[in-house]
Amino acid sequence: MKKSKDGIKLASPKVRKFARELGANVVQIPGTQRAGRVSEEDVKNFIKSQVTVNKGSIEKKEYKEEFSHKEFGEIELKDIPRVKRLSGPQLVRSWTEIPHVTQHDEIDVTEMEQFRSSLYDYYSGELIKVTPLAFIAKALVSALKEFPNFNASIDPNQNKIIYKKYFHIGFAVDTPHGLMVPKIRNVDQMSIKEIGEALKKTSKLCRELKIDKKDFFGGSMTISSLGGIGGTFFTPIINPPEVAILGVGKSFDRLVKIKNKIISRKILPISLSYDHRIIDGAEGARFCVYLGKCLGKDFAFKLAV
Ligand code: CAO
Repeated sequence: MKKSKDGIKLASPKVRKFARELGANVVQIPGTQRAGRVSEEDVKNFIKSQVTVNKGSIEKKEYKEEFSHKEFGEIELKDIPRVKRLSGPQLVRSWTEIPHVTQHDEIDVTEMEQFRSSLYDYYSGELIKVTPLAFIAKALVSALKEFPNFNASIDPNQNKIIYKKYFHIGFAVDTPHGLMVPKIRNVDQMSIKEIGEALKKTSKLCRELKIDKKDFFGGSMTISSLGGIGGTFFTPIINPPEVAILGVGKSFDRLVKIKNKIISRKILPISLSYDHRIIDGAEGARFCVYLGKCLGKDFAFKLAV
């Protein structure tokens, strides 16, 4: 950076004033004039390259790539889908502002899975198809009751923690338009079957873009289940103003030795991300252990609430 002999960056008082008015420090602006002198044009270019332009809800920064992509082969330009454009800034805010911790764990869901696949309607005798997610939602509500810090939000204006007395669970729904996270209200008052039905109904509304905007707000905690697709552990991003999110992978069979016998057990991988400003690691671990109990061999006692 070129400076005058006495170490002060070269720029006319007019340019200095112009930079100051735009909130820029002239010392940081690269000058293109003789001896590194900063011109008004330099100030404008600097501001353009630094400032985050807010166009509605889209955050757009200008980046200058050294080489254009098309210099390396054929490319195609497409618009970012609307839902992704809207959720992008929210994801950036979460990732950059919240100190995330992600804890991975495995839950033995053998008994729960046996029960789930043997569910029949009492009156019609028909098989009831409920995915593991409905059980996981029920278990999550139980864990939220036990660990209220997970059913909370930070109020940054008053420097307080808001504890929610309701249990509205958010579900990440994969749609052709992008990811949506609607809430299912009062899950604590629903049966497993009702949760299963609400899941189907709500995800259909999302995929058909018929969901009410308000249904994306006011959640306790979110479940992001990739269990119907595949994979084990991942690092889910918290959906603010919530303070935690539960990621669920696809359950798999594992051979284990119990009482000198090798038997097959069904294992569910989970990934819990939480806001470390509110939740400590020990509490995160306890939460996972508790969830394990709710979905483990005594699930029927734990979930019968
Ligand atoms: N382990 C094993 N199998 C599972 C499972 C798990 N954890 N979770 C679901 N399955 C099975 C279901 O039982 C179902 O099996 P059948 O076809 O035999 O009935 C199948 O996988 C498909 O389930 P599903 O995904 O349709 O239903 P769901 O209730 O589990 O999930 C929904 C509903 C809306 C959450 C899901 O459709 C979806 O959109 N998932 C993607 C979420 C996502 O994108 N998360 C990432 C967010 S971060 O970018």
